[in-house]
Amino acid sequence: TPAYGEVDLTTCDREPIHIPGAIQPHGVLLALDEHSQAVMVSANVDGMLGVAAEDAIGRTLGELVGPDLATAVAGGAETAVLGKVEVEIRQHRSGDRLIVEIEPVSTTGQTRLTYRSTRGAMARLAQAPSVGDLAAQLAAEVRALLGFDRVMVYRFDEEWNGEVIAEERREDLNSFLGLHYPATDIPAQARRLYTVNWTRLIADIEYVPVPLHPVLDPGTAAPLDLSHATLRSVSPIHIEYLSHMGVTASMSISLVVDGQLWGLVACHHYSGPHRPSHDARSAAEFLGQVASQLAGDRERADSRERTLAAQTVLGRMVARTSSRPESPLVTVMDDPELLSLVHATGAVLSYNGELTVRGDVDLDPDQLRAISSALEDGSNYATATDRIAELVPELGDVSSIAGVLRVGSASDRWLLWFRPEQERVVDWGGDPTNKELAAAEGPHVRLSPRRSFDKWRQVVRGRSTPWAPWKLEVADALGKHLIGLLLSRSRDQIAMAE
Ligand code: BLA
Repeated sequence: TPAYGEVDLTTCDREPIHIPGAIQPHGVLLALDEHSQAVMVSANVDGMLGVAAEDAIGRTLGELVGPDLATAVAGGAETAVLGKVEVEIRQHRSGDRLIVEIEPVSTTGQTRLTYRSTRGAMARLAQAPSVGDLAAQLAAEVRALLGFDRVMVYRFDEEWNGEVIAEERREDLNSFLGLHYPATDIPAQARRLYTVNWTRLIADIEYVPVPLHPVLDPGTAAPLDLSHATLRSVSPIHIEYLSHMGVTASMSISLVVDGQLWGLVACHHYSGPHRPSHDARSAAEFLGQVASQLAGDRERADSRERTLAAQTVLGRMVARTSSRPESPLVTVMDDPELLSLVHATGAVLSYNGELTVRGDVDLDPDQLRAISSALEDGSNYATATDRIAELVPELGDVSSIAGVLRVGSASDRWLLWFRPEQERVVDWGGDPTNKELAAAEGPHVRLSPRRSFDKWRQVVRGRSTPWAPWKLEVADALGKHLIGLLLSRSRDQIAMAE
């Protein structure tokens, strides 16, 4: 039996997908000790190597695959001939074991890859002017390489929900572009694994998992860690999910920016098994790495540009507040750029209990004080939320305001900026509450990840556009500048009085 037992919707993120105790059947796996003797093998070795799994244990690699292939493995070769079959070889370490995976060569997808064709693809990616164009180009390149019916670029948000931001597909398929999927579709341990291992293939959704023999490593009494094995058997829950979508084969490639999973290239096939050649898969992984690097660059450049623009506005405000003879608090509240500095629609200053209101703010003093104290975190840095009603429930249905940014030096000395609610329509790929319903029914029910993948519209309320980090930065700088000015002017006054 496979190492992991029953999984259901309530235990999604606890399924140990790196130790399934089984592989997919399109290759064989051997785990060797330091003497190159097999300690664990996949149960399908008799088909490919002509020796029963029980009899393979304890034999050397040379005895199992012949001296030529063993020499090829020792030399790090990627292809070799086994009997009359041309095979791909991959090897990597897992703990003390050397894992060798052998798979017949596939001729699916682009097989005549050259440095020149890959360089061309790289150049086209590099020319994409924005992250959106980059994603679209990546989907096109990967589809051309791998030949899947549909290739999507799926991007995570800060809560690990995702959106299909680019798509290349067979003409007759309906589009998934713009659809959102909840974070639970790709649970935390899968995201962790995908950050270190950048590709995975399910060549045939209907495969029967091939168990490892023995299931536990006799040296450690633990299951073999297959995190980096390309033949790793995948989560049965995920297989069920894909079959609900009508998918017959799937592959995904990680997009990692600054060490964090940024998104995935998700590939679907709908017309039977699909196993792209190893070269094509490697090239696709390489393009994923190139695109990850470029996406990081584009986003950093973007944020630099916006930070710079915000800093310019801040500079003007600092100059004006410093040069006027009035109190800087009066000047700042009358400043023409008070709201545009952080793209707000209203602002309120509290100074020793006195309130000054600018723009659209229809809140009473008690509500304002409740909001300010909810955002006070003692950090001496600007704080913000895009959904204030979640922090201050007593606000109830004040839909005119959803986003608040606060700077402050004390509980009655603060400046708040406001943003209105921005009603947003989210198109989910299927009803995201469906899973919660299924989970509530209890584990005895045969759970399906989702019963329908039809578009499911949700209107998100009570949220503003999010506050970018550079908005907090300039707001904080303005706040500290004002405090500094107030201090130095009061010192001047004391000096003058003396
Ligand atoms: C894995 N889920 C995945 C993967 C994707 C998705 C891309 C990576 C594996 C692969 O390449 O196929 C999700 N696939 C999507 C989404 C789209 C898509 C959002 O095509 C949109 C178009 N999944 C669930 C629930 C559970 C779950 C409820 O929906 C848990 C009970 C689990 N998903 C799950 C697990 C994996 C997974 C465990 C890891 C599979 C593995 O690598 O073994």
